[in-house]
Amino acid sequence: MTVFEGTFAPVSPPYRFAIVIARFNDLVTDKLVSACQDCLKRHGIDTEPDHDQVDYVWVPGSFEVPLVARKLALSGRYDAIICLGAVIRGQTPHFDFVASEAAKGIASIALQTGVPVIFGILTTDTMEQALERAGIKSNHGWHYALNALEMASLMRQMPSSFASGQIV
Ligand code: INI
Repeated sequence: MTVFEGTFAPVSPPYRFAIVIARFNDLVTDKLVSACQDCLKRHGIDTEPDHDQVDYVWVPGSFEVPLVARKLALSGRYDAIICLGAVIRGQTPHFDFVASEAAKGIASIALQTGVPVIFGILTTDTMEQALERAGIKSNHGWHYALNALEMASLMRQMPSSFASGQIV
């Protein structure tokens, strides 16, 4: 029985990541990106936008995240894609539609393309709860980056004789 497990050590060739970020509630999403970058840097990743190891794509809201994540995944350039957003309930049913489409879209892109796509969309009842998860108490952005590193490592360890992950 073989055990496959992701590690956090630097690899060669180095990982390439894309981060898709929703502008909606950017008070929160800006903080998620900063924590993501902090985690990646501390694991030896060059997060400077022009240095080709991490690309950043801003979209209007979480609803638009899956379309862009799909395009990035299909490019074959990235070891993992990190999707960041903040969907805050407020008083309307809009929340449920946006949150569920973002979640469904992100899950299906990973399954269709075989590229790890990290679900970094906070879903909370209030702005206060979102901010608590984006730096006031802890910052989930850091953990989303860690999840991307672990999945990138895991996917490189799986033998190429395994199925590619493409659904035909
Ligand atoms: N987008 C978010 O990322 N978070 C939200 O809380 C949100 N709310 O509540 O409306 C939101 N809406 C915008 C949506 O993502 C799309 O950008 C918009 O519907 C255009 O397609």
